[in-house]
Amino acid sequence: MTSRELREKFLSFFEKNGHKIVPSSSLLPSDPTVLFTTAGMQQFKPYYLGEKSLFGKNAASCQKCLRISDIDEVGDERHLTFFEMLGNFSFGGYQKEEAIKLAKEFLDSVGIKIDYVTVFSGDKEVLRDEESAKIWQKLGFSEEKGTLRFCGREDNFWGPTGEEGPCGPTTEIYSQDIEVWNIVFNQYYCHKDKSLTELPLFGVDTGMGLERLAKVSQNVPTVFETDLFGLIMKEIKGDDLKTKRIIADHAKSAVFLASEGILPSNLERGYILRRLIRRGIRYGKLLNLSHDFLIPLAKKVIEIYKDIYPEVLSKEDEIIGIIRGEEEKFEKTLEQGLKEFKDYVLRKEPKGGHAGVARDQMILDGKEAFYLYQTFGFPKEIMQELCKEENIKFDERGFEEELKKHQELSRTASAGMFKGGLVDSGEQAVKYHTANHLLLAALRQVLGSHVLQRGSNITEERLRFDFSHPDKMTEEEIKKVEDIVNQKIKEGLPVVCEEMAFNKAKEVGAMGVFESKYGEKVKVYTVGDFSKEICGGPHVNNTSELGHFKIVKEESSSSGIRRIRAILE
Ligand code: ALA
Repeated sequence: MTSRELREKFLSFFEKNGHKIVPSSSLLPSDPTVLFTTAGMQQFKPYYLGEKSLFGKNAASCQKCLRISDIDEVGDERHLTFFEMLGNFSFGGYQKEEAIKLAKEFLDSVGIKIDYVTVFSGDKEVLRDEESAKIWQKLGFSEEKGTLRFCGREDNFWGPTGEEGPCGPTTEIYSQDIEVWNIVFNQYYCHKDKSLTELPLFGVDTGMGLERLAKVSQNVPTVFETDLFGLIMKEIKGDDLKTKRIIADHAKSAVFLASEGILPSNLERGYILRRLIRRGIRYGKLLNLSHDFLIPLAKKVIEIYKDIYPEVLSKEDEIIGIIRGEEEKFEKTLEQGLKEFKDYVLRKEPKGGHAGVARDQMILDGKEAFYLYQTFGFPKEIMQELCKEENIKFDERGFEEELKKHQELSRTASAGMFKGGLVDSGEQAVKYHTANHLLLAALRQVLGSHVLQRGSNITEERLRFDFSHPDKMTEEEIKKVEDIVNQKIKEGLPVVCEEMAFNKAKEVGAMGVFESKYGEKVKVYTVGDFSKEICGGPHVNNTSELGHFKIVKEESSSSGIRRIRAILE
């Protein structure tokens, strides 16, 4: 079946079975503690806690999702950054038996064979899910046949999204060796300290990746051969399949992010968009694609989705403009780097009275490679290619060592959630990035802990910072905030970066939450004992590098959100 048929059949099946069909929410959730929508349940989160649902007890949707945490897996048969999630949800309506039966019935109706299912095996805190096991057994699944399997926390427990929220044991459905459907029983509330308490009502939250369902239904080897990718993949010339898949994935995510009004920048959502575009381009270089190859790909993405998500069509010009602009910026940086690289080779070559080094003895050493990486955003793979072309050696170990050293010095420009990311941050922008952290901490000190970051944008000239606060700031408050930030600059506080598991970061009270998996590694930047934030970086080493901080404007951004513009002098 085509993806369109699958989408429609899913929604009409659940509508027939008493669910209200709810449109996809934005990729940018209203919950300030998460960066992107990563699951269908996010827009329904309050209903699991007992808030009255606007849609009745049962709902179903097809939700746009973005999961950056899977980026390193993109290119295999099933992982993607952007995907659509089909889901049915119940807030105090039906429970395990109906949820499982509905899932089985739907898959039967579209001719998908379940190979096996998994059920939560229980641990110290949460009981083994015997009830789900019994339901599956009644449907003909058994441990003896290997069609019913028990798994622990790692595999069969879900949530919460963000700092806290509903969570619970899952039962998962596998077909053709991939997990197609995750059925979560939201029985618990997971608090900030990770402790669990029972929810007032029984919740069902399911998620089935449309791309995976299409892969299984269309019986193709990977999600990239489905009709959700066919047109895009065809447009990419080149042999290396994995590279092509990564490019196709990133082109798609970039289109959807740009369609939500996000602009490439060095911070947060904008940073993710920048990284996706640049990572796509970097892989494009490996296939020798023309410099603006992302544009025709973006157009294919729009063609595939224009009827389902009309915003990609109505925003077409903006989307193309954003991608083109970023391509040009990155191209310039890469060109400068190329010149630097050629100069390096020339400097070393024998000429005049200077003996120099013969080509086959020449090495691009770790320090120089790191310089190219940091200043011009040259990814390792490109340097390897260039060295091959010039017939010189690449000191990979030296480069890795430099990279590590730098990370330890906390000045890495590769983001924690984006290993091997590219770099382009100008020095001034890096300073603003650190000033941003100081500003947030100062605002919380002066206005209160209700202040959370709600957006930010940094250029070489200024920072713009949006935060939650109901009232206009008084002049006195503005002055206080400025004074605190300048005091912290004067104190010359060290900026230290540590990598730690996401849950650990939460435990130590780090602000700011990227969508992260339980246990996933994140970077935490600490400024003296003044500020602690989960953040990809980069930052200065010491606050004394910042200069004088000045707020030039304080205004309303939207309801309940204030906006500050500030400069470093
Ligand atoms: N919320 C669950 C998931 O995203 C269904 O897997």
